[in-house]
Amino acid sequence: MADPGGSQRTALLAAASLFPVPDGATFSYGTAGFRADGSTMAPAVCRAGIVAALRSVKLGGAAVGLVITASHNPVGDNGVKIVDADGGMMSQAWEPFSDALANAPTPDALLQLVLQFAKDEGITLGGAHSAQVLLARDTRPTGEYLLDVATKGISAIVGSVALDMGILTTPQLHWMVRNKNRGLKASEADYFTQITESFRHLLELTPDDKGIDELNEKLIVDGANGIGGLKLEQIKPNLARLDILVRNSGKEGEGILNERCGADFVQKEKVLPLGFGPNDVGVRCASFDGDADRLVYFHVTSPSKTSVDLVDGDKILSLFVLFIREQLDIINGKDNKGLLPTRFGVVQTAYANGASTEFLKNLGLEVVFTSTGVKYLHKKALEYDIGVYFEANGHGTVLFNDDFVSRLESLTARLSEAAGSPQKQAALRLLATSQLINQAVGDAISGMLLVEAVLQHKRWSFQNWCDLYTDLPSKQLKVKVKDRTAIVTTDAERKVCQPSGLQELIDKEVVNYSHGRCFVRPSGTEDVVRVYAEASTVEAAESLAKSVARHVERILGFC
Ligand code: NG1
Ligand code: ZN
Repeated sequence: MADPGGSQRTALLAAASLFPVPDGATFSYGTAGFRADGSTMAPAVCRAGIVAALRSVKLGGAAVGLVITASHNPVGDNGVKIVDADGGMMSQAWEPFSDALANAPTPDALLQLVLQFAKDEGITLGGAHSAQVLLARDTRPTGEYLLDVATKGISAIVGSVALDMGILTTPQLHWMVRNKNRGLKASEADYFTQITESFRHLLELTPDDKGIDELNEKLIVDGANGIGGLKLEQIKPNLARLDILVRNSGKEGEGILNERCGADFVQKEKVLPLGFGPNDVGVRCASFDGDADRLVYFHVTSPSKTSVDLVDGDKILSLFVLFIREQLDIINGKDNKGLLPTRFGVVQTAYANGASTEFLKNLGLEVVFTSTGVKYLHKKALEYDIGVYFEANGHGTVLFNDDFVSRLESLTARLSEAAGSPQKQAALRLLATSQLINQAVGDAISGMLLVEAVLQHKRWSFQNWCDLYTDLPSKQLKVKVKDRTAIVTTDAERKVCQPSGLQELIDKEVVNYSHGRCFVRPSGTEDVVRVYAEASTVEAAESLAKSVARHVERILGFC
């Protein structure tokens, strides 16, 4: 093993000794990094700092990100995830090492793991190569402490620099890392300028004959008492043609992070978040999650009810798809053989409502499925000129391939003589969209601005949007079992291949239900097996989910 020198060894041993892993604790880099009760997170966060710094060295000193957040989870939880140099999630190839490092039982075991991994990956330790890690955190009470712990982990790799970017939404940090490595402006002010300017530009491109009425300007946003509401308050004055009211804004004393509010709550419970009531009937409402990377919309249906009409990630995706498709049809004609033939793809997971998939397929679009977790969806969407992905829970974005954007730019330049031509307008709309929507990761603020711009473009009310299709009733259940990893799935998690016999039992249940669909998978973020069922009525979806949950309990052992 190459000797990195005494100071490097000492630094790693010292950092590991500061935050020992308690007996019995295990950390796993799940669907979205390490997560647990905030007070227990220090060892995993310190070690994630080491991984992030190593990743930066490996990538020739490119900026890597580390964000302290537990997203939509309760305020007492916290978490850490690493942002790769392209602004996306850390390469999956590094997850096993991250797991091993987080669980290394002693400082010496940690040192040996780092030395071996550095050797395997061809990483030269000892400070000969620089590394930089951009850090951010959300508003959780344990955030400041854990950010300091992460800094200690980063500093344990000699030659690395930790840059604290402050309290940010998760997508802001992803955006900064991506921009910095592309040599683009990357400050928070630059982020705000880019999204507010491109939003204004999109509104200017709204067809002239389409004004807007007062109701359409009004929007109430549930900020989940997290960071997204605070940031939105900051940019609100710069958003033309939108009258935004932020509730659960995250201001001191307003309420508890994610508690009975936020995108996860509204999407799962389908009831009003705290702070919303009868006076909001008929007004368009949106909900962010605690770190503002998820977005859903809703309507208060009646003064006497707490239930909501929900527009989830699937319907946000469908709205974006219709808008982009409209622009592409203007440029290319329906046969896609015009000025800019475009590979346009849509990516969903098994949790996408079946009615949305049918709607998209009926538009003649290519819809592909990946496993749950944005890292899988994002990777797939990158294969297209324009790739749109969303999870039903509201995490998603629209990716524009670099080469496609160059072709789009030269097309708009070529069309310059016909400045007002429909084709030029459509191309400019696509360009503005590529500037507005976050190219690194799902982003509630920029996603919301794109929704608002598209609704104004189409002159659509919330109801028009809701009526695109009717969601099939669905039910999700969690089953606690002895070992959830005993379930192995295939076909983008839609089929079980182990334990044997379980899939056959699911199939036998499903055939009893009209529009029945059901799948089970081990959660990547909780120690449970998730059961999802869909059918033509609420009662039928519940009954299907329950029957399958019973099979899971019986076969895997209830605990
Ligand atoms: P798991 O616990 O693996 O189902 C959940 C969400 C994912 C994703 C991650 C990360 C569902 C059913 N699953 O993953 O979509 O958002 O958390 O936060 O919503
Ligand atoms: Zn989140």
